[in-house]
Amino acid sequence: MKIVKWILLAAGTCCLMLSLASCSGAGPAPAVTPDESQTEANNLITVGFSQVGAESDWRMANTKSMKETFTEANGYKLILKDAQQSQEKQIEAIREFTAQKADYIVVAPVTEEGWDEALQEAKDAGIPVIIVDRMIKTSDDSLYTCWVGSDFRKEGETAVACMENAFGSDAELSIAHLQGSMGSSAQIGRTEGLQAGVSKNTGWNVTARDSGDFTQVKGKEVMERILKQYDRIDVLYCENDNMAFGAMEAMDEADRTYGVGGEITIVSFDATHAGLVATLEGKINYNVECNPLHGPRVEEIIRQLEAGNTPNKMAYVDETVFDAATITQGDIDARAY
Ligand code: GZL
Ligand code: ZN
Repeated sequence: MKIVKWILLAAGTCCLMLSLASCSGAGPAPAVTPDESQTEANNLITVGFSQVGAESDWRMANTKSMKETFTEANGYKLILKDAQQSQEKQIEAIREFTAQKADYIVVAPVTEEGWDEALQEAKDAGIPVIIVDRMIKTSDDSLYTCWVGSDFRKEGETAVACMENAFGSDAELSIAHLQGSMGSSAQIGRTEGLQAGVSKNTGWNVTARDSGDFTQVKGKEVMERILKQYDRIDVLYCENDNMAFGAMEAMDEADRTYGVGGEITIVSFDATHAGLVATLEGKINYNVECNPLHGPRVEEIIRQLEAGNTPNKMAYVDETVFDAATITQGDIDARAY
């Protein structure tokens, strides 16, 4: 009897040990998302990226560049948040990254104003902030470590130079101006470039101006309204390719010709793949490049900061312009996006 009792007692103890082990977590670890400790354990650098949205081909290429750069194989854990073009959602994302103690916070700001409070919280938490693409207006530029992006005003000036070459500076021009998301640096700079051109060339007149928010749908809506109101449009100055695609739909439906040999000369921005195909086809006359490949530039900055060095405060990406009269298929094949 005694032996049986011992055996039962031992079996009971063994079961008890097993059940304790599993609830103490010593058993097979449940599948959990890698938390901070795990990230540190793999010594990955955590990068929180607050992206504007997915409003355009340019934006998708920009997101792709960041995803391709900040991989675990390269030593990073990328946390990407898409704000659907809402500044409120971007500020929430910055606050989440701060709470998660990200090593770096990258922000592509949808508009220029209203970032100080969220960036101050990140600064107080000792987290370096890198601004990409568009710019922010702030009373304290210590709130961000660096900025990587485009000279949007220069992009506008490049577009105006194309118009001057095409029409001569004493031409009478009726210009339709499709603006991007109002208050974004890309819209502000490209608009400033056109305004400078209009002031310089007295025969140029902005007949119609409205924002298509950088999207194809809104670009079409705006252009439909403009075409109904104005018989004479010589130039469409369109602040990104996706709005130009929408405007082309509207012009096709209104039987208004455009591009090389057409009534309406199209000047566009971004030089996305689809935009350059349209330029090669002669549908867009001039396409000013806007380089979305910020990933490698941001990583260069993080590497410098990790090494204790001080990167330049501002880093401009290289950009050019494509002309329907000279672009080749080789130009398009040679591009990374
Ligand atoms: C420009 C970028 C703009 C693009 C648009 O750097 O901010 O936002 O021109 C995109 O296509 O929506
Ligand atoms: Zn640019």
